[in-house]
Amino acid sequence: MRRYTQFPWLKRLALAVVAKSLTPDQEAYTRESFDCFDQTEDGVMTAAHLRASLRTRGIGATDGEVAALLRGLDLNRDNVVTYTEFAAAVMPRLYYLNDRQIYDVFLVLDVDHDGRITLSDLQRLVGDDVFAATVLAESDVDGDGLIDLADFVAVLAADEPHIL
Ligand SMILES: [Ca+2]
Ligand SMILES: [Ca+2]
Ligand SMILES: [Ca+2]
Repeated sequence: MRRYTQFPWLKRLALAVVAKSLTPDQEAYTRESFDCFDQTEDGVMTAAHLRASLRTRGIGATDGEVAALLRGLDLNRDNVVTYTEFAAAVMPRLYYLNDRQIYDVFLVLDVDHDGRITLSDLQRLVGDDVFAATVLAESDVDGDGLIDLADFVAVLAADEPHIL
């Protein structure tokens, strides 16, 4: 999970799209792990749940560390982590490492289907203009305000020796 929270936000959003499309078989592991964290069984994980669950696993974390981890998982800035946000972080890598999958995910993130991911797509996806701008700036390395498929592949493939 710590490695995941260092991924660019765009990659984390992409993995959440993949997580949403897992088959029941594929998601058995992620569901089970999430249920261990979601102590109130209301489908969301708060900072308090996260801290308590880490503690039962023998992982001590300060309030600041827990808050940072939660922020790193929370893709829509509502301060709680849903199953999908959690699954994006813990699902096995083989679920997203193929080019067919990458193209399908690109189509989802390109909300208005103009062949590029722009600020307006990201605003519609995350519902927070400031955060959307952060997501775009982080991955728009040439600064032209858009992320095309080639840029997107590069974002996903960074630090993934097996991709493509
Ligand atoms: Ca959230
Ligand atoms: Ca678009
Ligand atoms: Ca660009």
